[in-house]
Amino acid sequence: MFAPARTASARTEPAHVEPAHAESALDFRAFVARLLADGDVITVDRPVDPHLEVGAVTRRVYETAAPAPLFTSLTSGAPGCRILGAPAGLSGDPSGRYGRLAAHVGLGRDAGAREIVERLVSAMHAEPVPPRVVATGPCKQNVLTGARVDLERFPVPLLHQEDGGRYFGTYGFHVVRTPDGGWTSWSAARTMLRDATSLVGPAMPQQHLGMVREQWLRRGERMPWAMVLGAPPAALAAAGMPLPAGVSEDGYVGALAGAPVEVVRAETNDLLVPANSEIVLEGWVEAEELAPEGPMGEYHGYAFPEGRLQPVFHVEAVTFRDEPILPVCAAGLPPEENHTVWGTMISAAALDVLRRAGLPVDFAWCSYEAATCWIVVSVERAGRGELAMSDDELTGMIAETLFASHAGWLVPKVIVVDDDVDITDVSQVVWALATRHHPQTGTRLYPDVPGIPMVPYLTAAEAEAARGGKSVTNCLLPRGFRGRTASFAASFPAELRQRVLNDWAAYGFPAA
Ligand SMILES: Cc1cc2nc3c(=O)[nH]c(=O)nc-3n(C[C@H](O)[C@H](O)[C@H](O)COP(=O)(O)O)c2cc1C
Ligand SMILES: [Mn+2]
Repeated sequence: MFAPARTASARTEPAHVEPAHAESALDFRAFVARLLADGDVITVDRPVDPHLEVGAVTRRVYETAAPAPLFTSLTSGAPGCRILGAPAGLSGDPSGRYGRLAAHVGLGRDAGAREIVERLVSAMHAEPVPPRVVATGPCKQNVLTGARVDLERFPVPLLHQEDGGRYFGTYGFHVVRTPDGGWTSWSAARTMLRDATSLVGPAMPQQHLGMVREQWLRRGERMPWAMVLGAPPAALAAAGMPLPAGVSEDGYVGALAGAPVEVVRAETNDLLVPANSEIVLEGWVEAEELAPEGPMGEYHGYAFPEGRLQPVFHVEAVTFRDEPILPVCAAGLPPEENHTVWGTMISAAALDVLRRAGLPVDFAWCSYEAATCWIVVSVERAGRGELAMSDDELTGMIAETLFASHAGWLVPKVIVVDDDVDITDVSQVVWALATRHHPQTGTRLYPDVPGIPMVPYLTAAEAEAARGGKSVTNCLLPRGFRGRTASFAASFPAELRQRVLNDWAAYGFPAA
């Protein structure tokens, strides 16, 4: 019925990554320096207040596709501490729109969405490159332990006026390990400042942080923990990627960047953390202890009025580079890092799940504009007529394959189109939705499959059960459809199109 499923066992060599690109992927300081040189980071030297002002500037940066701000003179926190806002915001320069994201994954500024996603997928099929343990590194330039731990020495921002607290970790990841030592998990999730020596934040049971915590809970033991801020950008990206359970993200980072990530042992436990990280928090999570967290302006674009009880992260050591840079994501309306990083990483993991199921899938893309609440899947149109299933069955299979995966748990809506649509261009997706989706017959509903409970439109009962509110929307061209696309690309002979492009300036238009 389908092409044979591609097997996971046929491992490929890690990609060749240009040394300059590998350096920015594996070192946050080098990443910032490169973006400064490219004009995609600007230095803000005037005094800026971490209380709302950092958030306001960063939000406006996302919303106007401005360069990322490096705040060097903050009005709270110890002198020398810096903040980088919008570390993976989109750029206003069309040829480098994804430049900040591309610099996370070892690609050049001009890489497009497809190139980035295919790189992420191919790294999933490469042999993992395990981290290299080194004796020390820049993250140990300053070491504070015991009574000297004081999280208030950092400029911890209040990012939106609705937020229930100041967020230290909006662009960092947790490091935890199963009690048997077999699985080390790096995962991005937010943490709110609770007091000078503790944080509080979510650890959903379906996410790997929650799964590892559960194993420690069952033993009744505190879980050793670390959180990394200003991590190697490829490590942050991998920590925001729904790789399967049991996969240690550190080996994926090496495969992605083409070289191992260097790690050092934490001061107070056996966890390993990237050696050149800007800031490392170390400590433990007490079994059963919860405290109020949130609310916070979130990835879907809303802030809800209530917080929740979440696990507490006790900090017993802080290590940091000189003049540390705290990266900050001011979550909310797209595009911010929950869309550009998380959405892109979900796209890659989902594409791999669908291809490995043998489905005739061309590409998968979480439109940033849809705030990681929908994923668009394009299917190979050639040969679709010969499939031994209806289009409705095919769209159902795509949705059900996704909804059974770790990646598909995160995204409630699936939209399926033919591969004549460039799904990375949201205006083409809107055109397909409007002109190809039959409202009566083109939607399948999934009222009972598990899903992320944060989706804004869920009823209280659905959110409580973490089930339902999911769908697939069939935008495949109906069989026997007689329309032909009328456009520059489709309505003219290739020779004429080329001549028009060549003569564009001669017609009197500004050069494209
Ligand atoms: C900037 C950013 C912030 C995120 N914040 C959270 C969060 O607070 N809670 C959460 O469950 N996932 C959050 N995510 C998504 C997870 O990192 C993602 O689902 C990842 O797959 C989790 O790791 P795991 O698959 O190892 O569980 C965030 C992702 C990014 C990029
Ligand atoms: Mn994981």
